[in-house]
Amino acid sequence: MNELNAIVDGARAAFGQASTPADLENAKAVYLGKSGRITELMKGLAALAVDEKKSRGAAINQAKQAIEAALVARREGLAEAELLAQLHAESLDVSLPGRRRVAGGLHPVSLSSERIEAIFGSMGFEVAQGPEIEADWFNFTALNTPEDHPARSMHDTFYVEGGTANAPNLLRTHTSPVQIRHAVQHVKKYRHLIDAGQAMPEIRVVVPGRCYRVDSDATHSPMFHQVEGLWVGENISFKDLKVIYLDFIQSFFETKDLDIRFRPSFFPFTEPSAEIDIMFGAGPLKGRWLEVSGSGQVHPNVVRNMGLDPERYIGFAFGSGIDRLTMLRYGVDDLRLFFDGDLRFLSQFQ
Ligand code: 2NM
Repeated sequence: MNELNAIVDGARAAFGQASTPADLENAKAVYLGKSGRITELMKGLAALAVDEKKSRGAAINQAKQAIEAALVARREGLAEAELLAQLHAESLDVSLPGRRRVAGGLHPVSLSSERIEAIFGSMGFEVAQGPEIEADWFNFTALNTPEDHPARSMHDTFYVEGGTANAPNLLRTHTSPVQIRHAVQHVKKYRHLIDAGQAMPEIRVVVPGRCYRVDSDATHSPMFHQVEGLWVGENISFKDLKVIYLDFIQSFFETKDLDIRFRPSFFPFTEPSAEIDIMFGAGPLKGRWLEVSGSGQVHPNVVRNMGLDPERYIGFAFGSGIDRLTMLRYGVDDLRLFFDGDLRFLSQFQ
């Protein structure tokens, strides 16, 4: 019996030493395998007398069962240890803050552009777009700007290499070239009506977009946003411009308590020309005239460049800085905040 106890103890110790399932199966073979210790003892029973065989067999069986129990216990122990190791390796700290996906939003200047498009859209204006790299003809010549005008100098305009007189060669300095492009297309489309002395549908278009000038300080950015409007018809006058601009600016600032005035000015592409000032009747800007736009009756030379007879067609146009309108709307005092890309500033407009 001592011998059997020693074998069982040896098996328990060997199983305890096994640190992997493979080690454990090797240790099992030493005791329970084909020529394992217990198996050999069983084989030895054959030589014994019947009554001895019985008691000896029962004792060996008991030892075998003890070894099998130890084996099962160790198997479970190893499996549990493996599971624990895996759980540890793959553990999640559920108390860590999640990685949030913050919803993006539109830039305040884009919000303004969309407002402007919606307001003019509701007044029957189309929205047009055009190239930011322009030809000299569309940006200056068609707009009655003389060859020696200072705006055409390299001090004021970004020129692009490789251009020719009628191919893209500069960054547009205003969105007016798009008005010319739009008007030329419109006139081409309705040429048959015009030539037959019939009424052409009026041109009513607004053009918001990026413009470029060699200028940079607290109130000027080399890239800025402009919206220009153009209305061409046979029976329109300055009062139409005044009415639509007043309607627009009151809608934009969401107040009827807002006055406008037209102040004589000069632009090469309009004659007469006027600056448009606005004055709030309430709020932090109350009582001060603020310049927000240029405007005027489209110059006869420009009307001709649209393909129309200035004796028959009259145009009114205006141009406003969207950046400045946005600053006034939100009470922002430094233009550069719009272009620094600081989300702490930009995310306040959602
Ligand atoms: C302004 C001021 C006055 C203007 C003129 C035209 C065009 F193409 F019809 F001739 N578009 N925009 C215009 C007139 C722009 O911006 C300060």
